[in-house]
Amino acid sequence: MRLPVIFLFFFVGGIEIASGQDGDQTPAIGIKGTKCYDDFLRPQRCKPEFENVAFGLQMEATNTCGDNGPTEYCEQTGVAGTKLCDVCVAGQHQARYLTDRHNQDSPTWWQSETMLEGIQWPNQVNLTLRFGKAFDITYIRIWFWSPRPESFYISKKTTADGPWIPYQYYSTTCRDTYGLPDMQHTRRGDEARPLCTSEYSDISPLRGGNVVFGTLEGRPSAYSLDATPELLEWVTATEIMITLDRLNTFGDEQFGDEKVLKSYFYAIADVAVGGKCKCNGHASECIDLVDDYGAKRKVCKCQHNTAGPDCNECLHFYNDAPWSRANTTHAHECKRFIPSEKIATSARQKIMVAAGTISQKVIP
Ligand SMILES: *[C@@H]1O[C@H](CO)[C@@H](O)[C@H](O)[C@H]1NC(C)=O
Ligand SMILES: *[C@@H]1O[C@H](CO)[C@@H](O)[C@H](O)[C@H]1NC(C)=O
Ligand SMILES: [Ca+2]
Repeated sequence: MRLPVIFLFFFVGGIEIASGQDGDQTPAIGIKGTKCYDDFLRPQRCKPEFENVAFGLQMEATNTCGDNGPTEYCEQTGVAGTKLCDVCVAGQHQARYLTDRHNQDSPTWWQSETMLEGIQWPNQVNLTLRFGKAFDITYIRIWFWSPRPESFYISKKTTADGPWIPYQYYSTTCRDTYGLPDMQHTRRGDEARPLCTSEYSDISPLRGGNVVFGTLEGRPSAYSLDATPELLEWVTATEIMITLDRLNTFGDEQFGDEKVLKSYFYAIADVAVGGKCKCNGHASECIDLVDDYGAKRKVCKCQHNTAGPDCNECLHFYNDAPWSRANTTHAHECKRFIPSEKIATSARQKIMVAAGTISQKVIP
């Protein structure tokens, strides 16, 4: 009777992701990009495929067990007094295990040093993931291999040298730790605001607890995203950071027992980021570009006579109208500027003005 068990596990996993996403906001990984021209070669809005942006990217951790020499850690068995201890050596639980191929049956995981080494508040552990260009992010899912933290938050950047912008806080003590109310929804018109929730901060489960942050969840204008510039900016990120502030405990750490302190640490098996390469509706594909220094980064394969890493400008000589992102009804294709015709038109207008046939107002 193996099959039903596997099926149930899979099914529960599916629900967890869906509940973090508010119904139809959940595209599936691998959904293909859409075409930039229709069957009659008319331009239309297009988008790259929906993917796990984190997969295969190297995440950076400010603390990893083993990096400062072997450290002992103990398993949290949930039964008082019985702790199995082991040693973490360099390379055993590196940050690269955060974004490798995820196998639920035999996960690989990143692990920090323990409470004995002083990793929590006022210290913190940062995990950073750089995308190399702008992406439209739908969700961030973190699969913990330790109990979920008592307090942590996610922040993002929208430009390489911009500030860190808080995205979402998770804490059993929202008010005390982050000065925010425990809230699941924003108000219409004030939607690009980070929230704090206590929903994912229980010490249980000791392993395999998920945290799913749906970037548009609880935001009233999510269903008219295209007409809400504030939210279009909100879902954009060039990098994200997970800041782990406080560990969850059973309260037994206060006696300072080393074995107890060694049983509290952070461990994460997988970080997935569901999103699309941001191309402003002007590309159906993102491609790898190798720069002069041999570094690889993604850029949009721009259509509609657009250019730039995010198709965020018009090609040279295609500046007849100002650049604009494509929407559902208008592709906003960049069109060729034809100087001779312009000059002819304005010359004609001058003559007409002189002749008194059109008013002065018409001419810009
Ligand atoms: C983690 O990031 C925060 C916010 O940018 C920063 O203040 C802190 O110094 C970082 N911590 C470490 C250990 O790098
Ligand atoms: C798309 O752009 C056109 C032209 O700029 C505008 O009139 C229209 O309202 C836009 N549609 C949506 C759904 O935003
Ligand atoms: Ca892993």
